[in-house]
Amino acid sequence: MKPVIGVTCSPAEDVRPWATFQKQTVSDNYLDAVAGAGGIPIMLPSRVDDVDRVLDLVDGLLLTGGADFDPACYGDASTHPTTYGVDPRRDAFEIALIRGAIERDIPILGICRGIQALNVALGGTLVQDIPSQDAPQSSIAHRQYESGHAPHEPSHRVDVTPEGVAADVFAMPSLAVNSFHHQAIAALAPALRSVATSPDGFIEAVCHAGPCWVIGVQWHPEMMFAHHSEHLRPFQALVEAAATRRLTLAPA
Ligand SMILES: [Mn+2]
Repeated sequence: MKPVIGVTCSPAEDVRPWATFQKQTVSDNYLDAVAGAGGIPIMLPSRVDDVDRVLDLVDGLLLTGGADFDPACYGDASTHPTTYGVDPRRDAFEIALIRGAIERDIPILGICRGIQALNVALGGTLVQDIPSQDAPQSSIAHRQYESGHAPHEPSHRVDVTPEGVAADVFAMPSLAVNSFHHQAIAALAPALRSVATSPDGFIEAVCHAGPCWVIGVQWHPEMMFAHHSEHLRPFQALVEAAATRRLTLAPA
């Protein structure tokens, strides 16, 4: 039986001539990646409070990309002018989902905002705006559309130091990735380990320091896998881990 992967949603505004509707959305790229890896994706809207019941329904979690966290979630009293799209309900929902999933040993893959969600939920902090850091360390454009790259094209490399479950996901010492972020991990949460960094020193992938199957990546493999098949691997590994957990929990 295929494992069910809960996929977090982004809020979006649907403007019609007669009204504007607030919607919960997921790009097909994420859903196709999960389905292509052998899982059943289901969308998890943040407009519910009973996170524990939501977790009953899934074998694995995919935390998608999106707008910025409220800096208050990681104890930052100031809000940088470029911090955008804060949605307190999404923040609270994802933090509760992550903490509950780790308690239940539900495998988690976090992408872009998702790696940041993992770090925030587990007690880490974020850089609010990479370009306005005091000492810009390199010319890497972590928002690659500003340098004319298509979404599926790699724009920088990451150096991989595999450990734990990440060793099985990133089998090569260096990986070419795309990049669509202006924030990044600052202080890494104590429960996470860095497993990939960009040449300018930002953490681009993490895994859990303990036995939990938790992977976060700062890039967007869901935009790349159709052109670069190695980027389907994180989704396959998530689906495999979710299937294994499902078998472990199944009644004899
Ligand atoms: Mn990047």
